[in-house]
Amino acid sequence: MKIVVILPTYNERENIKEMLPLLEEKIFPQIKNHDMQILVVDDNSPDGTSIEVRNFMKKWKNIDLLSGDKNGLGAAYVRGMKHAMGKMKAGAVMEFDSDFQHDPQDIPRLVDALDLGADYVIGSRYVKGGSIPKEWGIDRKFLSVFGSLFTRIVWLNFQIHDMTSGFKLTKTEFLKKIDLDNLISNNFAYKMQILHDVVKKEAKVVEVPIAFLEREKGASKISKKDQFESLYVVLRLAVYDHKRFVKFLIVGGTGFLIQYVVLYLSVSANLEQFVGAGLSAEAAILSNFFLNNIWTFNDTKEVKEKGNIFARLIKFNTASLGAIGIQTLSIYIAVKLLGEKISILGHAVHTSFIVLLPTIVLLVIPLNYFIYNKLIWKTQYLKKKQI
Ligand SMILES: Nc1nc2c(ncn2[C@@H]2O[C@H](COP(=O)(O)OP(=O)(O)OP(=O)(O)O)[C@@H](O)[C@H]2O)c(=O)[nH]1
Ligand SMILES: [Mg+2]
Repeated sequence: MKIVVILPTYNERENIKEMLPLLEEKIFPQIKNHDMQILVVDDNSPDGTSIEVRNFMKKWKNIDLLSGDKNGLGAAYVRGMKHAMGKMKAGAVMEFDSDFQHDPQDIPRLVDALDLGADYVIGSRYVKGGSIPKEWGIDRKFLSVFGSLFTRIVWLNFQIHDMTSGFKLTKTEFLKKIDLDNLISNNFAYKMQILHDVVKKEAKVVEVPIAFLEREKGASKISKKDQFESLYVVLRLAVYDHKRFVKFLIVGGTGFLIQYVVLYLSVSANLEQFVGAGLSAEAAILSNFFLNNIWTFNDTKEVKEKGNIFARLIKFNTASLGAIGIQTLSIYIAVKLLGEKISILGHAVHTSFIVLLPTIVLLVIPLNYFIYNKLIWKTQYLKKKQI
């Protein structure tokens, strides 16, 4: 099979100088049964990366170069994939960083997985034997681990462990079924959508453990924006897939409004504030329970076969207390770390106001959704094709 290794580069002159000879001399000779090709997708790097590539192209005929404007990592890969599938007639394409964070020595093992029948091979940091750099700070480690975990929960896909790896080998037969022209993100988050779409097309997915290495030369191009965009892509795809998830969010939003109305009414009725807080929380819990029961989860066996609604209500209430516990704990920790108030644009704002929203979006929503599906209404939550 013709396998095209796509190497996106932006200012990677120092790295590409070492990468191309290594692939040609040490790695490709290990892969005897495939026609290995290289496609460098360079966005007119100001450091002259393409000059190095052109030099190597004189020596090795299996190297191709695509130059273009810088429109982000996803756009570069899409360009490369189209070229590989079209002009180069690739049977499979590999996504591979050119900064040595992906170890070239791992390439033959990904190819082996393809030979054993996989359609989509993920170089995975989160299966046994895989790892992320020890040198990473706690924040970067947390983001990476949490990013995959969050995605697994929101997509209800627990069979895949590494959702954000950039090291992939994909049969083009599957890539051709994907609408590459209309990906939500042109940047880092493109990879989550391709993974999502390929899984939906029922590709056989295999994760091969890899050690993700620390970058030694050149600079990282990943930005804060990529994190938010990834979050958006994961949620938006979940909405496409899971109408149930959307209903769940609408019900939750309604509960939130009810909580405020009841709190307002109890304050107007001169009730103690803590009584009002309790009453309004319970009003929201009851509204959430009954709306979810008659709408979000009305198709489940639990509801159709008239399982014990009181048992379900009690479980639901308990889960909701758990959510209150999580919010309390998260605010407690934030206050300990950041103090009672945080200064925003010169205004001192209570820490709890700032922390509540991310806690709800990142922890309470995915956890509640998971518990409702798995424990309370017991949906067929794992419907993805068996790997
Ligand atoms: N052509 C092109 N390549 C890019 C672009 N952004 C990043 N790259 C390349 O894609 C690869 C991965 O980008 P990195 O910035 O290293 O991203 P990362 O590995 O997720 O993040 P770090 O761990 O911080 O390095 C590298 O080879 C980059 O040179 C881009 O906009 N266009
Ligand atoms: Mg990198």
